[in-house]
Amino acid sequence: MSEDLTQVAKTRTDKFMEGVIWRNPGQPEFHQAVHEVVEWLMPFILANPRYQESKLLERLTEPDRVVSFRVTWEDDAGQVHVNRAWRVQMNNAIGAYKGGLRFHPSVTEGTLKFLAFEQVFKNALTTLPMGGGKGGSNFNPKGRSDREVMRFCQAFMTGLYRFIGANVDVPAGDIGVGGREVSYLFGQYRRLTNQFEGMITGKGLSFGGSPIRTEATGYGTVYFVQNMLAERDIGVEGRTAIVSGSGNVAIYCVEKLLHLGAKVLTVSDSGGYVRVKDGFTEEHLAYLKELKEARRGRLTEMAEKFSDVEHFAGQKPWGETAELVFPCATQNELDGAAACQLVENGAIAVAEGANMPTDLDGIKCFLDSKVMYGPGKAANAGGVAVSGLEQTQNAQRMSWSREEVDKTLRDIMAKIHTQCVTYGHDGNGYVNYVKGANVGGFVKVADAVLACGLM
Ligand code: NDP
Ligand code: 2IT
Repeated sequence: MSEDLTQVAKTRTDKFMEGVIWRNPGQPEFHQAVHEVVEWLMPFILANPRYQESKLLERLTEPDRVVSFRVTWEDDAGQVHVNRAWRVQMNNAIGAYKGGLRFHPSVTEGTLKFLAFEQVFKNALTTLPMGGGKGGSNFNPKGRSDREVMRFCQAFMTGLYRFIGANVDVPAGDIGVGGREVSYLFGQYRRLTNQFEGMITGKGLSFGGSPIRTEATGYGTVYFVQNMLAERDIGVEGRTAIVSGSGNVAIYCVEKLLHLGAKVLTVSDSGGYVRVKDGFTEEHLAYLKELKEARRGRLTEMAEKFSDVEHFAGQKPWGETAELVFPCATQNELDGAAACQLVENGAIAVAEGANMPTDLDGIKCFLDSKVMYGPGKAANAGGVAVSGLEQTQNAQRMSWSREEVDKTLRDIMAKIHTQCVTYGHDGNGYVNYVKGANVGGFVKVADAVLACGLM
């Protein structure tokens, strides 16, 4: 692109962002997610005037609707609590709304708008027919009993059920929402509607869940890295890796890396990170699963259990030296200074299991350094992709084998990678996966929006 056009694109982006910020006050995460997309889309839109004339960016940054509701529930001591909850139905041009539910005290409407916005592009990249949405509540599940979580989920679904359905909007898990919560939510939907339908994904295997859904996001992120590395004729085996987070995504990212022969040094939680001296073994992984999935414990316990595991309270793992980097905890956990430190320490590839874990300065550092950088909407799309496969199995009243689903997941991650290369290569051997994912996702949604008339 010529200097002039680059300048026009920058001026247009700044002006567009002024409007977004003015229309959505107090929602910095949403502003950030939109900025990251628009920055790379603007040159493409300038070169394709039909997208500009039909105000597509304005339309895609305004949710179809946001449902906001109160959740009133009772704890084990009989105390009444009131939480806020939302479902953001962002865009259903290519399929019913689809996206997870997050239960975390930090959740606001702006958080869910950023996640729903990202989800629209991510879901388009999967090649499956899914629109984008996201929901959740500022409920904090930490320290709550099973019965309390059940009562919360029942109250939450009582507020939500009339707005969702297998052909309308299909939620799933995200931070603080896993198999236990999805099951309670599904049970309450059945009770309220008397319908057994695939209106949520991540269900148990005996009632409509898909094999590999639990593993899908973590596995998919590693499959994505395999595709990135293959561009340079290298593989995962023998490479050092650092992972952040220790929830659903992080655990299965570690598992796949371990099975492929990588040396995984770290995982983290909100209390700090642990380093395993010579890398995770099967024994470390089995302990981590039991600790986090069954006991919902803290990583400090892992350092107490193993003599080769050290805990670093209040710290993130980004000062460690590794070739592969997997941020799998939460948004904005990796800033510009951390990104540059990772590059200095020899990182060659970054794949985001989490949504928007790297801030705008961090992204700039990775791209300027020509590190292979796979943004969340491409790298972590395996989770929602297998959710899509769960929907298909539900619609067919069939259930596929683990092998079949895993193979389809690999194929989908390869196709996402190809789209990123198609739209993101610079002609000199470097692939800008941020540009590739944003333009690739946009084209599919934008063409569907245009074809269906003004709305
Ligand atoms: P989990 O709730 O299973 O785990 C979240 C992990 O991240 C925990 O280790 C948690 O630590 C840590 N974490 C969460 N919030 C914070 C915070 N504010 N500061 C520090 N650490 C934090 O969630 P998932 O593994 O499902 O989700 C992780 C990320 O992956 C999220 O960004 C999510 O949106 C994204 N994602 C998830 C998908 C899925 O299928 N589940 C699909 C695609 C993306 P602690 O327990 O101490 O809070
Ligand atoms: O961010 C995500 O893609 C998810 N939390 C999974 C969504 C889904 O519908 O499986």
